[in-house]
Amino acid sequence: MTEQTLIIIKPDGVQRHLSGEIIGRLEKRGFKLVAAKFMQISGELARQHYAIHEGKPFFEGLTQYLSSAPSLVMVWEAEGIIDMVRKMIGATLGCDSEPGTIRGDLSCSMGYNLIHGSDSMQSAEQEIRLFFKPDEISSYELADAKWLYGRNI
Ligand code: DAT
Ligand code: MG
Repeated sequence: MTEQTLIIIKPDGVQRHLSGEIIGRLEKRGFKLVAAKFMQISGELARQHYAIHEGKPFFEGLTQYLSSAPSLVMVWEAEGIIDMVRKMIGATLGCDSEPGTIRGDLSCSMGYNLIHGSDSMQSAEQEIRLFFKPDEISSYELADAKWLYGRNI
């Protein structure tokens, strides 16, 4: 089933010049970019985005980190993309994540872990709505779709 997921290259990813590396991994997997916004996320928007973690000991630091400098906020689309991206991202803490994953290859911190990816269809829908109006999301066909999916084999 075609899904959309919210991906945020967080402030450490932008500051460490890793936006291109991360976008490159998503592009090479064949995913479709359908929306993008370069913005400094406000403290209030960061709290809404991470509302599920409110009350946890890391909540204040987490929302301060996300709002501390510009992020690149995007929507990517593909069949089954939500789980595929979660696997590409790796474990939550950079220091725990496996080599081969974005966090495992590029980060080593407890809290600064470069990237956010939605973890379910429901959270993807909520998160996308928080950052994008419907008319900011493009609908188009990728020219190489038949080579990506190879349905006839
Ligand atoms: P993920 O980003 O893998 O979806 P999450 O949604 O459970 O992880 O948590 C959101 C962010 O909060 C995560 O990217 C980093 C931070 N975080 C989570 N657990 C933490 C912990 N035990 N200590 C410090 N930061 C934590
Ligand atoms: Mg999460």
